[in-house]
Amino acid sequence: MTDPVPTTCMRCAVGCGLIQRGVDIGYGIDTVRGNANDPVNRGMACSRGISETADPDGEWLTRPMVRRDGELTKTTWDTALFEAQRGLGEAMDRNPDAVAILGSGQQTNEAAYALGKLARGGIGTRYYDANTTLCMASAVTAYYDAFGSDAPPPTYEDISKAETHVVWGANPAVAHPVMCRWITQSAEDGTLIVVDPVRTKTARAADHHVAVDPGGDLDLARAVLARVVETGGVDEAFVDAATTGFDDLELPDSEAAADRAGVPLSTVDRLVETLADDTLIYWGMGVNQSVQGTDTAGALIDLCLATGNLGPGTGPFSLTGQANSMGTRVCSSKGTWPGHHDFDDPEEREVVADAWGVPVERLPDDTGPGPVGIVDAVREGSVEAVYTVATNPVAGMPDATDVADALEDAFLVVQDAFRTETVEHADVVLPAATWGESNGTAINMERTVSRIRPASDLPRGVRTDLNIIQTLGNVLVNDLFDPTAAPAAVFDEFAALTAGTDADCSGISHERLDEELAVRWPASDAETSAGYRYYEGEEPRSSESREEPRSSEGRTASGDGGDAVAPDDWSFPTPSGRARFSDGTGRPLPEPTDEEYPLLLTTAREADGYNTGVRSRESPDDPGTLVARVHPDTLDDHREVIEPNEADDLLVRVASRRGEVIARVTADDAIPSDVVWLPIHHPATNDLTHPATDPRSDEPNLKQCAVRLARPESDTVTPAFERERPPQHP
Ligand SMILES: Nc1nc2c(c(=O)[nH]1)N[C@H]1C(S)=C(S)[C@@H](COP(=O)(O)OP(=O)(O)OC[C@H]3O[C@@H](n4cnc5c(=O)[nH]c(N)nc54)[C@H](O)[C@@H]3O)O[C@H]1N2
Ligand SMILES: Nc1nc2c(c(=O)[nH]1)N[C@H]1C(S)=C(S)[C@@H](COP(=O)(O)OP(=O)(O)OC[C@H]3O[C@@H](n4cnc5c(=O)[nH]c(N)nc54)[C@H](O)[C@@H]3O)O[C@H]1N2
Ligand code: SF4
Ligand SMILES: [Mo]
Repeated sequence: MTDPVPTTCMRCAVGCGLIQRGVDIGYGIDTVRGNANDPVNRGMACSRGISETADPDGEWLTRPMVRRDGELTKTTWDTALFEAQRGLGEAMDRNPDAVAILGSGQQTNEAAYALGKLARGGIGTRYYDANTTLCMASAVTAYYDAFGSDAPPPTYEDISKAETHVVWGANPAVAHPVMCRWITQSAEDGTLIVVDPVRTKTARAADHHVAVDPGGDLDLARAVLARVVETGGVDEAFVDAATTGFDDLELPDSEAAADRAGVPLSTVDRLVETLADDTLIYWGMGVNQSVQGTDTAGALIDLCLATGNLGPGTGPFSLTGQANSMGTRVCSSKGTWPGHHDFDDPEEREVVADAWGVPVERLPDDTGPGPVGIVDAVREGSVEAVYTVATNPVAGMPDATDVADALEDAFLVVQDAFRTETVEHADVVLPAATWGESNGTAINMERTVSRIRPASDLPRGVRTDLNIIQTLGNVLVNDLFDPTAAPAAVFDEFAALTAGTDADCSGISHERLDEELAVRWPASDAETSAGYRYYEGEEPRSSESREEPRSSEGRTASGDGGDAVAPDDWSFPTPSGRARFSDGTGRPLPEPTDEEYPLLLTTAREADGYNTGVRSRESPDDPGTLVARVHPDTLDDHREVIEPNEADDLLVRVASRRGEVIARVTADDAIPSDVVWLPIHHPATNDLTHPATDPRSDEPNLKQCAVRLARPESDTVTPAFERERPPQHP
């Protein structure tokens, strides 16, 4: 084994510090364990984080490939890069917007920053986005709406201080296991409430499971806020001093809204009661992946604002998914310029163009239509060439058959570490290094930057993402990159652009991270590592100084013992300096059930699968059996279409208006009746899902669509010619 190398887990955005050792001979990681010295996790780690880092399944890409006579054929780097340059360059020369680039929350900051520089500054395309828009975009939009900034106020330190933990549309026991342990430990002396239609592992660990109807979240959040107001639970001093928009709120009748959400008013009142204590509201994909994702995330932030839950041990905490989604938000020039600079700000555009050495006119005027809109442009033909890095859109995007068809007709360059469904449609395949082989940084969900370090050499045919992006970038655009720039220098270039912003990383460097392991932004100089609460007074009261649970009065300046938050000391980067209540009114599910498609499909994660499952299956040819979970009553109701196979597995066909899949069906009373639950880790799942998006965030409504069950052997129930393409924004 090689010497121990400290690094960061790239399985989820908790961002645990790990110690890895490379194998003695050849390539690969031998052992991985939690790093006891890392301030983020103090040695804790989860089994998936360890096992998938050390020993992923999946078919590694080890050589570049190009398509010859319809077949992907191994070739040299020179040939692959030449072909990539030819296809992307020809489209770019015709029109920068004829090239689309799709990035990922699974790249290092250095690679993500370089990809953004190539897309926005080198090529100058609007059609650049990342899989983080399938994931975090609604939370990001809601944070900007409320705080004028995408800096989440809470950090992990708040978890042990909170009294109430409300987990809304998320299943951290499966998706963020180490963080979930912190939450359940803290909740031993407090309360854990889980809002989820499904009785998940997290819900089973909760004091109270609120089984909201799928898509009922905005109604429920508004019902809770209406009851907070009715019962005098508003922290008026905080609302008066630090917020705007409260008086303009149009709140529904609480009973009617609770009824629409499928939740009894007594449960709403229980949520209202617990909000009087120090409360953290965490939320995940059950909220974000919806046509009303931004509105619902905004309504959850409103609950915190109205009840003054913004100091220590409290606040709205969006559970970021991929390990470097937060980094993508800060550095990738996707929705903002590096450091959250406003995309439209003329001065900032000058600064960025100048730093990149490109004409400012080349920067696109707007951030583009999101991944679903990009695929629309590919299908319509205005986008001719597509470059994907660390993402698998042919399996991860909604209405995936349509995505595959669209990409099939484009010139497609795929840069991945594994053979994926998207690779199968590529014209050029660029094999990239993955985590144990890469050098750079990542940012976790509480804004902490840490190092990714290689513990293994690279196989000969494989290059790092940064190296590939720099090389391809320079053949497309003369001198865009310094080809000798190491990751540390690329980090410095990115960090300099963030100086003075709310995401200031200018005091962070690889060198500093080598010493300190983890540094949280904003960090404007080499000494600071900041918390960020939009609070400019003395550090707000901490729970240690409090004996009694806080009343809403306790959150005001005149609260208990003089250590309370002084409302006047709050300062938000909004024009008024105040946090803003939201005004989203929501919209119905894009595809409600009906007679023809009477069941609702929902999709989510399992403990031992990761996203589209690329690293947790043998090969794209063998994604394993898709297992659908349905309530026992739903199973009984559909006995006539369920057929056992030779192994006595119960097989059924799940069909939507866009596609159909064969699944093994199991009865599970954790699933509400008339709902079909499918894991996202099988590439077939997204053949069924609906491409409607949230008009504010462009995030797709991946969590609900209408399906029906049919006999596995029956004729195709949704023939291709019948496939309807629904409007994107219903
Ligand atoms: N094991 C594992 N861990 C992962 C990942 C993985 O693939 N596998 N992926 C990582 C990534 S990229 C992400 S984004 C995170 C995601 O982490 P989570 O957000 O926890 O992910 P999901 O399981 O997709 O969805 C969370 C919950 O939303 C619920 N839900 C569905 N519809 C609704 C609804 O209408 N309302 C409400 N309130 N809830 C609803 C589902 O039942 C599910 O329990 O996980 C990260 N960690
Ligand atoms: N129905 C439904 N669909 C969903 C979701 C859902 O809940 N329901 N969730 C959505 C969410 S939250 C997300 S984040 C997306 C994810 O969607 P995708 O990005 O499409 O899926 P992943 O499987 O995470 O693909 C990541 C790819 O990056 C590759 N990779 C890993 N490391 C590296 C590296 O260092 N370099 C390079 N070049 N490649 C690398 C992996 O091999 C893998 O192929 O899926 C979305 N799709
Ligand atoms: S909780 Fe997330 S970051 Fe930590 S070890 Fe598990 S997968 Fe990795
Ligand atoms: Mo995600």
